Amino acid sequence: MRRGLLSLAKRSVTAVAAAACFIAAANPTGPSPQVNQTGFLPQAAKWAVVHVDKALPGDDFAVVDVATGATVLQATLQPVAHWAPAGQQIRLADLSALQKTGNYRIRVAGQPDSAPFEVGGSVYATLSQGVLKAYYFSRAGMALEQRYAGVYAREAGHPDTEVLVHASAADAKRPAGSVISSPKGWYDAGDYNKYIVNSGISVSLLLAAYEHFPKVAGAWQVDIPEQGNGLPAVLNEAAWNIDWMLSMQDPADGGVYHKLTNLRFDGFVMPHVATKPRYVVQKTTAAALDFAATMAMASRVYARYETQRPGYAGQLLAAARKAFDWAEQHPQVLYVQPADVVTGQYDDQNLSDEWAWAATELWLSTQEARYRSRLDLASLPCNPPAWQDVSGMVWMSLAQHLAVLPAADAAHVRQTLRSCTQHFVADWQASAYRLALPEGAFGWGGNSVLLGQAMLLAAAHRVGGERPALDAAQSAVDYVLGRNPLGVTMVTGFGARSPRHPHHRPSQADGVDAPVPGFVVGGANPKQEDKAECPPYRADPVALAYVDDVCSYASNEVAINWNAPMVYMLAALKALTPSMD
Ligand SMILES: [Ca+2]
Ligand SMILES: [Ca+2]
Repeated sequence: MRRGLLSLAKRSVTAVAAAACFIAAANPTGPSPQVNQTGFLPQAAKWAVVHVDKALPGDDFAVVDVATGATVLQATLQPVAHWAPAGQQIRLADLSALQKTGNYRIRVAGQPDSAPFEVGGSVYATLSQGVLKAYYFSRAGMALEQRYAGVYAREAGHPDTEVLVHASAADAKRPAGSVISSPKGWYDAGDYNKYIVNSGISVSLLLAAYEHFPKVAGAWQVDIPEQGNGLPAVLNEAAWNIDWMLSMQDPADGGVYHKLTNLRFDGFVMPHVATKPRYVVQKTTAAALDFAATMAMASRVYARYETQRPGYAGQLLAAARKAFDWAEQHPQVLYVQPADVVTGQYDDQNLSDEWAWAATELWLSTQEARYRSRLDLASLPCNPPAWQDVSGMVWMSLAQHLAVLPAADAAHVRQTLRSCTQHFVADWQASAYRLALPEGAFGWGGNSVLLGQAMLLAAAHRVGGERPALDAAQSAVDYVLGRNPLGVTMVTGFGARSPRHPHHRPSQADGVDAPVPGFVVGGANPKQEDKAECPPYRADPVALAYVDDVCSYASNEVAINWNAPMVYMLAALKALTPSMD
């Protein structure tokens, strides 16, 4: 996320971790067979991958019950194929016929048994709550108590009640050096700063998980301090960050500061030890629009809880309108990193998608023509949602609200989601690995790109009903959860093998052996922007360009915008996969 902007502090830890991780770096290929190590809903498509660089003694695979050792499924592997991203000969195992609840391993003669996985109707419940709990572990300005955080309890960091207005954000009412209060929110990633652009898409995806799949996401139980207040856990967690975002809006003019940050990155220390001065930096159009979209969506969602949070939905909608008005008066204020600030930029030169997203959410929440008139659906692309390209957020939201759209708009949404995902479905069907690879799948945060693709496929499935779109989405999730050539569940603390040394300050500094759980890491990235900071690790084949080392912000960092699509997809799979009950 912060290309080329490594702090000196980051460098200091690298040497310590280097020796221990060199062996893993030299030979990162995971054991075969590889499978989603969490598992599958009973009626999901289920695939596993078997490496066959050495010829197998047979052509069959079996699925065996972990407890009894009984074989519950035996079938023939698919023909040998080459999967170029890993440079491997593979054979697929289709175990979709296995629908009986249980815990299983895949057995192939001549290879060790696979990691265990579960089949069951609640298979994603624990993981869903875990990836949501990661946001609690990321809270700024709050001590994490032992009763909620267990061994990851820590003191409060970054109260942000006395934040300085940076010169880039100064005006007559708030000159440089003015002090404002901007508490709460989530730490963005491996670092301790807070960025509106990335917060917007992250918290919006949590809200979308609830708005689109309320029965699933609304039922998630997470041990957090607000539990029992009448709101679902996902909305309590989202509100912690929404409240921070609200404080980033200048009440005088409605503009929104781009970020709240130190001038330089903190060292690899616990949050409460990091006490450098914090600043709000430059109001931008991107921040105003992402803020407006998020608050407009939030106003719809929290309106259901007017009794528990009286006035909140109205406050959110008023904030959204005011930010949109500011953007209309300042339509092209791009972020320019001040000379004395070196933290993440989240700078974006193309705001057409941000305009569309803000207009869409305000229109859906108000039905006012002034917002619809700012929305040109015909020219809007349909890309996997990302912080710098939120076009996909528009199509996902419109897909949710088809019933209130004019007929022509509804038809356009259906057609666009179909056409923008059909190449993913075709690639998935043709792939030796049963995996469509969107642009950027092997780049910074590639796991989130795959999950973003899955979200569009889920939206296409919702409006079109075609089963292959859902199965292709499942495959993308499977990849992140262990059906990958590294054989690693790319979520800390989940699965038989998962990252131990993420680029995440509390995980490195807390004195606890295991990393803080529930964080999706970036994934294989042959660009290796961290090359100077890391021990050598392979860049080729691209799907193996990963190292489980704290140095590796290019392949092993965590980020709130990488967890969010996993939260969304776990709700989507549970809600959309057919079920007997
Ligand atoms: Ca953009
Ligand atoms: Ca640790």
